[in-house]
Amino acid sequence: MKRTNRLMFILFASLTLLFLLAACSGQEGASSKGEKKEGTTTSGTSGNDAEGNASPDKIVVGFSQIGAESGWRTAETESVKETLGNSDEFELKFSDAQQKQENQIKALRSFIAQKVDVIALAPVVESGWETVLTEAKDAGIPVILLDRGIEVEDESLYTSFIGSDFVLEGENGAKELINLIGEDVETNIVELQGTVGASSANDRMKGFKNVIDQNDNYKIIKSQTGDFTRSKGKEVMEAFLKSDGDNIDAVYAHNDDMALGAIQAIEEYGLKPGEDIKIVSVDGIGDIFEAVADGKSNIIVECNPLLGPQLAQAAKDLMAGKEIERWIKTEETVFVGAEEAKAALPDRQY
Ligand code: GZL
Repeated sequence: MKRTNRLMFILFASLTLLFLLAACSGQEGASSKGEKKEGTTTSGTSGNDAEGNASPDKIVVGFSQIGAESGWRTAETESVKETLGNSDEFELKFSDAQQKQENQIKALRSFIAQKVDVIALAPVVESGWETVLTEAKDAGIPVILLDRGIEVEDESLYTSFIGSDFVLEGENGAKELINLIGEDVETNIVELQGTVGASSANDRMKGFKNVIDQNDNYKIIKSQTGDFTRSKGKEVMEAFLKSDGDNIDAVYAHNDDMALGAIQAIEEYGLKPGEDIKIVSVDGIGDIFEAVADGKSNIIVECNPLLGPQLAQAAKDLMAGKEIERWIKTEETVFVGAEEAKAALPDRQY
């Protein structure tokens, strides 16, 4: 009997030892953020290799996108997904906020809980980010702003802004409009503004006014948000035409989608867009190049949405411990008139 008990004890002790050894090797990857050890596995599906094990060295990026309000926004999403979504260097976690800041804040908290390596945020509006960005900072997760800026007291709450100079875009739009119509011609302008509170809307308005306010012949007689969408742009332009129809000489639209809506409204009103009413807009999507080529719009101020490669490079540099620029600017140009639009169309990438 004693011999049997001894054998049972040895068997039990061996099995316990084996179990403990197995459990210890499985905990190696279970480190908390910031103490990532060699071979730490990352969560998420797209980072798995053939055997279903998550690749240990993928950079996990959580991207909170605003929504799909415009052709420009869709092009930006495609650029980020193309560059980071199908890559052996990155695992992309993507969230579409349907234009709501509270959904972006929820997405950021989810990325923090998942311990992503980098957060990319396209902030729908400039304010209201301090709390959640402080949580990201406390979790040791760097935040890169994409295409729109934010207003925060503590500048360390984000590492970099990848995007355009919206003030310059507004200034260029105004300069080209005055060049087109003539600085001595009395010109009444209606303005279709972007999303209320968005940095791209605020700064495009500021830049345009910087130039217009220098010339007494040019006046903005009406301004209203069209929320960067085609449908709202059409609706607001219909209202402008109803109240000031024959008194409108030009439209300044903060993006092409609203300009395309305005073109429809002007045609339905019985006037010729691009001729009776001149139009300048920002972005440079394919449809506006078609409209300018057809003489229905006049000036395109380019704003590049293809930010995926710059985001990828910035994330890689951050993970390699390199300094990155505080403002990673996108180079852009302006197109005026049908001939320039026709020449540029074949090479447009969005
Ligand atoms: C610009 C971006 C703007 C685009 C619009 O960086 O914030 O938002 O101009 C988009 O088309 O809706």
